[in-house]
Amino acid sequence: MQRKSDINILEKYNKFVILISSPDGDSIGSSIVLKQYLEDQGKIADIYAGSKINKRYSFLPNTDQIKATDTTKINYFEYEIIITIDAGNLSQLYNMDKYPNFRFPENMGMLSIDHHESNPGYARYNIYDKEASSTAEIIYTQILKEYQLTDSQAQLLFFGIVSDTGFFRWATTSKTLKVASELTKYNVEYDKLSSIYTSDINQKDADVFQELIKRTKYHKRPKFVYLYVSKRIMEKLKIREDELQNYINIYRSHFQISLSDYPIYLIITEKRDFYIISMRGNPYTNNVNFAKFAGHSDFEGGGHKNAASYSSKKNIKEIIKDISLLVKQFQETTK
Ligand SMILES: [Mn+2]
Repeated sequence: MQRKSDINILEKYNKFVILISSPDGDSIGSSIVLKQYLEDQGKIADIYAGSKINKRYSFLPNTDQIKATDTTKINYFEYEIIITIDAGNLSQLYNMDKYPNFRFPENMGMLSIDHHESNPGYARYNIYDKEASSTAEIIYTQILKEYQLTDSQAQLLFFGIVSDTGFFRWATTSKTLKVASELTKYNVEYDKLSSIYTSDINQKDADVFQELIKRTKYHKRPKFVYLYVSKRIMEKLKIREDELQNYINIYRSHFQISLSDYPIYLIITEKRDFYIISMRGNPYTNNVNFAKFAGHSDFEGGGHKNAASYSSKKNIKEIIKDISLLVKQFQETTK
């Protein structure tokens, strides 16, 4: 999907409202640097996130520039255009469970700056590169070519890249490494960021983490591991909706994808009246292309061969059954 780059939109307008997907290293870093870049040209740029920034990101500079709010309640008409950062889908920008009928003002333009392969092109304008490791990489290579970065901006972009690549473990291209290398010419404190990135569990997390490990199911034929997080389990473990993604990331990166005798790793979460199935494959041992699941069963969504996300309205038993069938159906004998 080739899209033209609407970089001129940043020149054309003066009042921007920036919306970010659930705050992670990439969306935080990218949005703050973009805001500062626009403000340096005398423009107005306010950043809003639909949920609070997890305190593990509080070491990053200027995170107070992101306001956590109910994004359906923003007075959009104070601005000329909406910029979405790192959002593969509009549903990542507001609470869809609570406001299923919410729509962004239709007569207002929207510019999406993003790298998600599954981005359907929901925005009128796009700065998009699905080969990019992160939105931070896109901001650096496409928007900030002539811009003199400060050390803290370099730090924010660098952390955006390393968070989305698991410190260069995946989605890393030669361009990614080149950008990272250029950023390290500033004072980015590589060792500090690396240790912050890897030591991301506190004691409360560890308690939840153990519970999630206990609830892990091992499916034998075909082989896949899955964790099902129902609303009831969340209540029992006292996990709030806005904390869930963080726990899932911890569980997945420190445990699930490390299970070397299984090639496929699933996390299924219960939403209002549907389920989200998040899938990861081990690049060396998984021979199933998850992108091909789109349009099968009642699955909606998409992604890459080894990373995809689908929603389903079936019940959990049926979902597991359908996944078993699809895993068998889409076995590829050659890579
Ligand atoms: Mn990203």
